[in-house]
Amino acid sequence: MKKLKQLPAGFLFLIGWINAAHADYTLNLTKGVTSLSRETYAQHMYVMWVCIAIGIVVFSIMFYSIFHHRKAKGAVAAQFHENTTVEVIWTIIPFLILISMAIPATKAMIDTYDTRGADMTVKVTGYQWKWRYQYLDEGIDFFSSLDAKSNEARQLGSHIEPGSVPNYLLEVDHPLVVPINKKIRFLFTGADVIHAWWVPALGWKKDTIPGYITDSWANIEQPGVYRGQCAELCGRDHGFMPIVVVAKTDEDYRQWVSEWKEQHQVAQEDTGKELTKEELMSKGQEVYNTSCAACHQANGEGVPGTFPAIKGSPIASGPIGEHVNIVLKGKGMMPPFGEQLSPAEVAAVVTYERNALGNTAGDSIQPATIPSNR
Ligand SMILES: [Cu+2]
Repeated sequence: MKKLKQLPAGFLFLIGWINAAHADYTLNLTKGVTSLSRETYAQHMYVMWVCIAIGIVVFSIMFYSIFHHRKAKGAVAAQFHENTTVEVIWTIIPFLILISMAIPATKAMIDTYDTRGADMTVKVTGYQWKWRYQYLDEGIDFFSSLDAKSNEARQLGSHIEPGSVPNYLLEVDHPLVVPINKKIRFLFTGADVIHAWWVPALGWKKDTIPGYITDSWANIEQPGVYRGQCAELCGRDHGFMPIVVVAKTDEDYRQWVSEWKEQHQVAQEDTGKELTKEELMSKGQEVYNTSCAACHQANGEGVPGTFPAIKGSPIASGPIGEHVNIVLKGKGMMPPFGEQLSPAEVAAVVTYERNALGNTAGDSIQPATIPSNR
C-alpha cells in the first residue's frame, strides 16, 4: 500500500529527470558551427535519404508481391535462371547509387584532411587529465583543467548536488579562445596516454597519441561557447577533462590575446618576487585542488593502496628540496608537474602541502629557487 502511494511521485520524478537530462536531445545529428560540420551533416542527410528511398522501393515491391502472388490466389512461382537483363540491372543500379555517395564522401574526406593555408595553428596536447593549448603563432601557452566548482562537487562525499553546478563537468578554468571566420589548424599529440579531443559542434574528433602528431582544422562561423570532452578512455579521471572552445569575433579575440600576454607578463615577473607565506598558502591551495586533489584527495588522505596520503607523509616533512623534486619530476604513477606548473605554482603547492592537510613542517620555499621547465 505504501509503495503504491509513492509511485506517482517517483514516476513524476522520473519524467522530470528524463526531461532535464534530455533537454536538448534531438533524434538527428546536429549541424555544428563549422564549414566541415555542415558538409558532414549534408553528407549524412544525403545517405539517409538514399537509404529511405531504397527501403520504400524494396519493401513496396516485396509486400506487393507477397500479397498479389500468394498461394491462396493460385499463384505459381516462375522458374528462371541466369536472366542477363535482371543481373545487369541489379548490378548497375547499386553501382550508380554507391558512386553517387562515394563522390561527395570523398570530397568531404579530402576537405577534412586539407589543413593547408591555415590562418593560425594551435597545438593541443592531452595530459592525464587536462589539456594544454599552445598558440604557435602567438606564443600563448596554457593548461585547461576542470573548473573549481565541478571539481569540488565531484569529490567523494562532497554532498554537492551536481545539478546545482552550472555546466557540471563541462566547464574549465581556461577555455580555448579562437577567432571566428579563420581557418584554424589544430595539431594533436599526447603527453602520456592516448586521449581524444572532441567538440561535437566542430564536426570531428581526433585522437591525441604520444609520439605522433595528427592534425585537423576548423573554420568556426558563429561566435559562441562550444563544449566537448575527452573521448578516449585515458585513466582514472577520463570523465573530468572537458573541453571548452570560446569563439570570438576577430576584434574580441585580439583583445583576449593582448590581455593574456599582459597577465602572462605579470605572472612571469611574479617568479622573481618574494611571496609571503600567506600568499604561498592561498595560491598553493588553489593549485592543490586543481592538480593534486584528484589523486591525493581534497583532505590529503589519499586513497589507501592506490594514491599515497600527503597528510603525515615523510616527503612533506623531510627535506624541502626532495619534495620539490618529486613535484617537478613525478614518481611512479604521478606525472611530472615541472612543465605544467609555473615556478610560483610549484613553490606555492609545496609550501601548502607542508603546512596544511594535517602537516606542520613550518618551512616554505620561494618561486625564484624553483627551476622552470616551461
Ligand atoms: Cu583523456
